[in-house]
Amino acid sequence: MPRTIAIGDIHGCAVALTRLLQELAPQKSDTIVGIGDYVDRGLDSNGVIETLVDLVSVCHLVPLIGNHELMMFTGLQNRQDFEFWVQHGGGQTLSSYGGKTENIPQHHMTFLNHCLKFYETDTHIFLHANYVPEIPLHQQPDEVIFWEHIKETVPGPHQSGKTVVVGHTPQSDGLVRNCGHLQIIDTFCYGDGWLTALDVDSGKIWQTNNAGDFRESMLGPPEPAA
Ligand SMILES: [Mn+2]
Repeated sequence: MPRTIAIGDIHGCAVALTRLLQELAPQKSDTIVGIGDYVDRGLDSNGVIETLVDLVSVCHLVPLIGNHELMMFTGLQNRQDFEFWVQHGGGQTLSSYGGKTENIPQHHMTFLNHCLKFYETDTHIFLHANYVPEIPLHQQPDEVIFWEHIKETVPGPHQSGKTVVVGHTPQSDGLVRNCGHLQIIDTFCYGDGWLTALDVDSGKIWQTNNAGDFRESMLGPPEPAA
């Protein structure tokens, strides 16, 4: 059975990503959706991008854009945005390239340029941060889908009726937040948490961390509606 697996915010955590891919053992028929924020904060964004580039030939990889990829793009274009990016985790990304933007290989930029704003299947919508329930997927505002955190107040079900999978809002307890119609899979890997992969059909969860630990579980029951 082909699987559809979403991977949460990686943020330069190359060790955790490599371990996660070992456990997933992706096949040609599998779709792996990267929820965005591959770069910044963690130690090895360079290694993360290289690993993702290699994954393109292994399975059907669908990399989405996160706000950190956006900051990196604009940061590489002008001085003012460069400082903003460096202060928000871009400094670590630069260090992974030996401290020089010129060292970022063209194939890494090409990969980042091919990332998508969102992805959908018959049953699921994947995007980085958040959404407006009443607005069709193609009209969602950029400031919401790339930047807006999900706090106590959870958005209602999307009008499409599809389950939405997002990252961006770190779950410091290391657990996937399941709201039923919405699942949040950023489990705070760069901050001593876990990197999550979720099989959106079976509910199977694989998690790894920067110490190379691995654990697996199943998506829990949805939390009660507020
Ligand atoms: Mn983010």
